[in-house]
Amino acid sequence: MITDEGLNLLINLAKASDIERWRLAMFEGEKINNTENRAVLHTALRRPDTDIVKVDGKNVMDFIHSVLKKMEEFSDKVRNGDWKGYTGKEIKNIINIGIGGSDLGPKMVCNALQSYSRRDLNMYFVSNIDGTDIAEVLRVIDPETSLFIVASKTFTTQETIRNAQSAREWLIEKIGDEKAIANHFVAISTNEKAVSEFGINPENMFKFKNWVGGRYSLWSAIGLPIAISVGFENFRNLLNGAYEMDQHFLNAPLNKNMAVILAVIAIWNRNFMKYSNYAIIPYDHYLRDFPSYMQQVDMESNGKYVNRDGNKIVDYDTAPVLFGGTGTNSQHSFFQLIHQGTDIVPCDFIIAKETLNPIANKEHHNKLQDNFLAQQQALMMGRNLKESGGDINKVFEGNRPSNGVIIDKLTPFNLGQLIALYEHKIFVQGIIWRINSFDQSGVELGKILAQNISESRKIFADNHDVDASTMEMLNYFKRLCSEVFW
Ligand code: G6Q
Repeated sequence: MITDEGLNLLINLAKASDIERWRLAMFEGEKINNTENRAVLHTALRRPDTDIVKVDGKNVMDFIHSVLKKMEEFSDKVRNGDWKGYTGKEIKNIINIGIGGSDLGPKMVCNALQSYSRRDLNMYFVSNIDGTDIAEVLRVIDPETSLFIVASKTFTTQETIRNAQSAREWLIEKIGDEKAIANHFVAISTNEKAVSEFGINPENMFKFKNWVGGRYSLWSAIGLPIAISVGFENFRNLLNGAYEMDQHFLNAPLNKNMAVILAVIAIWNRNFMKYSNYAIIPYDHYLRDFPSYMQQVDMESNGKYVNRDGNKIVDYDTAPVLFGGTGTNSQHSFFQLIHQGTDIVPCDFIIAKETLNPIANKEHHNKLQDNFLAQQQALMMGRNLKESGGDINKVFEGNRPSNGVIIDKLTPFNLGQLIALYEHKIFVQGIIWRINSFDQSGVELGKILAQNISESRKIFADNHDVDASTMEMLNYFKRLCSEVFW
């Protein structure tokens, strides 16, 4: 248990890192993403249209609300059956094609809010360049009732563009007319030129701006699949919940500020106790994608060894390795290590007080809650040798840290709060670690290298600009599968 004194000292650390100034700078649109020279304004996406937020001297709130309006009209049309496929049929299948930030957030929220969804609209998320991903979806959908949403901030990401091209070719072949694209494809992007070059009418494009980071973009037009699945009003409630958490983060004193408290506890675990892992365990089947969503937001934001002044960090650690899974399922797999492994893994346990499925007279939910409590108790208290009947294999050392996060009920509003809470926690950690949490050079290198290798594959020549080891692997592939790939 953290003592008041310990917590106060950690809060002082946050204060000394100038968290209050940085927090304001983010909300006011200062270009705190210094390596990309960009503002960081996912918080503006949830603000009322009467607010003013300026980027380069221009208020961005009108733009944000005009996109929301367009999303509302479009999602209503699809849900009401007014948006028709090329042959006049209503849309029944929504296929979001995107990857990373253009996939994980909307997918996680659509699953989390399944209870509020239109059950007769089938939601699919295709992300992997592995053709199996799209092939398995195309196998089960009817082209006449399918709508593809191509979601890509840059509209240049190899995986997304290839998947979208394959979907396009499939649709034209099945329907037999290129004009069908207008009814069956929409795009979400910042890159209008690339969207129209792809063949999607800019009228059918939902825009956002480069001051929204990919992993923070589910609140923007990237949230379109959410609005279609659960309806615009629920999407609005999601934004409202996040807005309320923003207000708490902005205004609550640091020692009563949930995001700051979670962040400094994480700093304690990482930098003082030197724990290099961290697990997120939602006791909620609807939140089953929350750990992998958080994995991106946390590790892509704070997994960095260069500080915001451009110097290599040499004397402290930044983001731990994040993993997780739902309770109780995880208890039957990796919890062995969490209880008795040689590494200590701080955990966040998340649960809703009230279930959306109170079946068997709430017996399921009662048992879920029992497990939620029992695991935290076991981690904290452990079990000594005497209690273990003298069997050392059954001893739990205890004194292993965990947080319990309890929400009232999994509603769109509460989910918005929960996500925003973690966004701000990550932000505070980044400020204390003196890093820019909003760039992602590590991800970009992968994109460039894959492109290079694709080029080498085309112009296969020994003098191409690829290192010897990779070239040898390419040669090996060439020998192995010449008929198939070359
Ligand atoms: C997120 C990252 C990354 C990005 C994907 C997809 O913050 O930048 O995960 O979202 O690489 O990029 P596009 O949306 O540009 O296709």
